[in-house]
Amino acid sequence: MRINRACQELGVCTVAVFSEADRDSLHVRQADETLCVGPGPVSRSYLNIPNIISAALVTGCDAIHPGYGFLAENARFAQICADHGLTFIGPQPSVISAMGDKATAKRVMHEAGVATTPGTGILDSVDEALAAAENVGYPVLIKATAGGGGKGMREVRSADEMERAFASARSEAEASFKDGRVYMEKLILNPRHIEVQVLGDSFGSVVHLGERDCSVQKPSHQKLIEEAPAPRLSPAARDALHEMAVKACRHVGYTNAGTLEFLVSGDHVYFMEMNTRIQVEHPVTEMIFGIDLVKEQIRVASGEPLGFAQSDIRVRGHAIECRINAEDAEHNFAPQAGTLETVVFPGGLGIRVDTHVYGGATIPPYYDSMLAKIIAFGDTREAAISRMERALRETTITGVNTTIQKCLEILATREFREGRYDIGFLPALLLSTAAAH
Ligand code: MV4
Repeated sequence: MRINRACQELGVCTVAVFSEADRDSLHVRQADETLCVGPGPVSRSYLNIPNIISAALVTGCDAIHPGYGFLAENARFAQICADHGLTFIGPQPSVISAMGDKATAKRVMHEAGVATTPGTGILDSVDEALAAAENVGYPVLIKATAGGGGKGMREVRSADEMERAFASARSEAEASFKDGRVYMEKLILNPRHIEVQVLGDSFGSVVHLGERDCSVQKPSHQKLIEEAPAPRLSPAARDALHEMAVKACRHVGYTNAGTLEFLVSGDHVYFMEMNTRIQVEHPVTEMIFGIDLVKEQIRVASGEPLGFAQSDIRVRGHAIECRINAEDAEHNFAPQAGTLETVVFPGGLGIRVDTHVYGGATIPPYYDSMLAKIIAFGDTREAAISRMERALRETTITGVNTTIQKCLEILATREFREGRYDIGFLPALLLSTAAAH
């Protein structure tokens, strides 16, 4: 969908791949050519590398855009594309694999002069962890180097919790990633999750496209509402984030689109992870910069220079994104498969809807539960919030439960309206509303 649109505007033909469960999706209808790559389960279709590569080769593709998930951060896939003469629309395989290993990413960022959380490299034993924690200072976090997203992560408040936490972080990491290696960080209390969008070309130019606040996350670490710029960020912290993001990209010779995730606590900023793909929430950045990030990805992947320098671009206004998922927000956001009945999306000035569904569409059980993203733009944050509330009320989706009401509930809170929220905000809100029932 998103990629078809960018390609159509660039005059580039598209081939959409789809699974047997996805043949009626909008991304398939919009493409110039389409090809089935296997049955519904992702391991047999969207993650099946030979099938994806074969589809590209038989249709004569020049390049593959990997999207947001699936193979987008798979260095082996990026290398296999190159080996078959296909341009992978993303950074170099070596950078994908360096950033995919969180302990390596942290070391590389530290070398680049980026502020990182106090902590360690890979820990080989509980004794090593206990000694390190004395230096770092409790509370600490044990994190899986193959992780991200919170898997294999354990809080440790004192030495007597270490043995258990270390063992369970390790075994969860081993089970999830077949890589049980873990490292340690000081636990940052009540941080905000703020990330910086970057773009690099193959001529060494790097620009940042400001930051997004992605602190409104479910207990499962999935984002629900994002906004740009981040509210209540001091000019000093904002400048530091932008500067570090560009410095980091120059250091690794980054090409294509990427995001550096930071934890922000007061005026302190700490690098957390780098995502080497275009992210779901990129539209809020596009809205405030007026730049099509997917078009820029395709341009730089085809060997063109970035069409602008840092001094050519600036922020205008404010944008908010609400994720409309087929989920039961009152029951731990349980995914809802089924058939959509009525589907009415909002419109009007300053509203953008990116979706793959329509009335009558079936939602298969195999994939992410996101149905649509609604993005509201306004001259001010207040205007964007009002516009989002209007757009959410204008939206009707029946047949499955959705996150629409929960988004409205969040937008109505004092914390959100004042821009005073951190990563604990949504989990706390969910507990307080559950207790009220
Ligand atoms: C942290 C942290 C506090 N201190 N690291 C969560 C998933 C993974 N991406 C890293 N995560 C965190 N790392 C230190 N040193 C808190 C979290 C965290 C979090 C981060 C961003 C957004 C939501 C979060 C929810 C819980 C924990």
